Amino acid sequence: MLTIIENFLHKSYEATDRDQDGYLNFADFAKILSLFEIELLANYPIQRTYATHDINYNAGYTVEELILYVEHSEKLRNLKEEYKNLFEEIDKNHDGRILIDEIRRDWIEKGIFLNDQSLEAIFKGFDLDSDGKITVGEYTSILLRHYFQSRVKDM
Ligand SMILES: [Ca+2]
Ligand SMILES: [Ca+2]
Ligand SMILES: [Ca+2]
Repeated sequence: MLTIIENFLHKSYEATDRDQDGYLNFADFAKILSLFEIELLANYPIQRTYATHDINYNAGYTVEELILYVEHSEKLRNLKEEYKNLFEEIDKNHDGRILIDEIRRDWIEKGIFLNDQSLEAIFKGFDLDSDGKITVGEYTSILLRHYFQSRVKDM
């Protein structure tokens, strides 16, 4: 699931690292975080300086550090939680997987009527391993991909 996010973090990092030396300053690092609406810990530069004993405050921010930061962010945790809740709303019989009929039921409840063809296309988009069921992992990773992808496009 996280490799999906990493892909977009790499893209945004490369676009921001204009001199392509593999390092960003804090302002650029913060710019990427704000692109994804990830909370910026104001004391983070001081924390990391302390942790790495970088007394000169000059260590650049690498893409690995960006990934680590995002992986541990509250934003990512909240997004996963939000998507999990959505999943549970659709998983009508609460067996941990969504079948196509559950999606149909959910949409009808919301007043949306789709023909079988459209429904099937949507379902296939989520059923990554094509086993006829959508797991919470599949559902969450698709929505996370969408979240990060749509913001990378705005760069
Ligand atoms: Ca650079
Ligand atoms: Ca179910
Ligand atoms: Ca599946």
